[in-house]
Amino acid sequence: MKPLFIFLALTLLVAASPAQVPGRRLVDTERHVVTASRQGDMIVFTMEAIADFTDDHDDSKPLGTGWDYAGIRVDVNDNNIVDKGTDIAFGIRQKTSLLCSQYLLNENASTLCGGLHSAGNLKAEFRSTELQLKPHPVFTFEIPIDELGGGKIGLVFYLSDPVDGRFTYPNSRCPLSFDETIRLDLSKI
Ligand SMILES: [Ca+2]
Ligand SMILES: [Ca+2]
Repeated sequence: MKPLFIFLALTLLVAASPAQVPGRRLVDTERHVVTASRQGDMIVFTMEAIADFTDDHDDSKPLGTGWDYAGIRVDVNDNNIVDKGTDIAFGIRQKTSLLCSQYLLNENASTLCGGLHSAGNLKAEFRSTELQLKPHPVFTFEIPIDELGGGKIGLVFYLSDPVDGRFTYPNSRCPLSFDETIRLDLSKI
């Protein structure tokens, strides 16, 4: 094949792939890293527990103590208040590791898993990555941008930790409110 044809074939291949922007790092500590990137109509949140080297699935134990976990609460209208029927959450179903998608009702309550019908996906893995070569929990949430409102949102992330149970970002002191959130403009990612 002549070089020109190879070049054209590669160009078409690149053009056919969904638009993918390098991930934006939203959490970056010595225990946890969360990145967000856009892939077509999806926002992909990759959540890694880079200091956890045990693959735990004991569903008889509470969060973080014998069961590796990750979750996201979304202040969809970015007003720092939990709004019933508007703000949402994504997590992992303990027995099946499938996506749990919920509406938040207030700071302390939410609908059951599936109360929010989501076209999103969750992949829960235990593997090495570029960030941490030892195998560790890696949670990949693919959420349709439409479900997140498409504009400016506030985010709270949860990740389990083998030593301290659970971490909340941006602030572990207020895990259920939206008083402090990590802001993301979905139109710019
Ligand atoms: Ca673990
Ligand atoms: Ca809100």
